[in-house]
Amino acid sequence: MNNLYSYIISKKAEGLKQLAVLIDPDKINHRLIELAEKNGVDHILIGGSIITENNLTTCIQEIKKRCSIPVTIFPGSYLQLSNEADALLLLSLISGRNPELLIGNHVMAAQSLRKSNVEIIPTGYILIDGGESTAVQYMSNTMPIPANKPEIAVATAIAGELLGLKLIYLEAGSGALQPVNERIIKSVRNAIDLPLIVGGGINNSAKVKTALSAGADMIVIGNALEQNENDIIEFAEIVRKMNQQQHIEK
Ligand code: 1GP
Repeated sequence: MNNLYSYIISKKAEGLKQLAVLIDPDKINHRLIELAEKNGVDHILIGGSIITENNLTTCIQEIKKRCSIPVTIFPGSYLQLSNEADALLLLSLISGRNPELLIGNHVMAAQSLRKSNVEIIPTGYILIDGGESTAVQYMSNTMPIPANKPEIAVATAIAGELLGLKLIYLEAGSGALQPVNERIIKSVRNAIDLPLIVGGGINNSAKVKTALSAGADMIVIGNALEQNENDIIEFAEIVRKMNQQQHIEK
């Protein structure tokens, strides 16, 4: 089964951008889910560095009652698994040197993942300094790549591609002061063929446009929509317009 990955690849092949909304299962917002559906959001990601309630399955069921958008687990740890999800990003934190997040958690989760019917998408997860320490840096006990060192981000992404990972996710951290900058996104985009996801600190239209124009195939937005779910209308409109433009140019 690789329905979701095929979708990601086929949109990328057509030069079309994708929008993902990240939902923290502790802060589920029904109106946001309904707005996401209405405005053509491609993916719902669910997960977080820390989840206080053990309610992942219930949350996914709640989301699925309200929309038909595929739900992908974006796990903060190997404990975040549910058969209700459509897919799971099997994150390997390749910018870090913490063996638990490179392979340890994966070994712990392997048997459950194999038995589940959830589509598993191996993802190279790359932390980029977003201007202040974020939950993901603290929880992962790893250093992010400095924001002014695109060459390190590029080499890391190439290594991920060579290792056979299927997606590269450039992450500034949830609520980052500065999202991943244009220079890093462009450099990584030019260096790899894999679909490129960018997230962390994208909280206004200008940042949405910058990340997509620089070469992100998919952007992930969490915090900004937790604060104001109506922003999804404007963000989705930007993606729609860029995709329409792409159709015209073809
Ligand atoms: C975090 O990339 C995601 O893992 C989204 O970040 O919450 O800052 O949008 P924000």
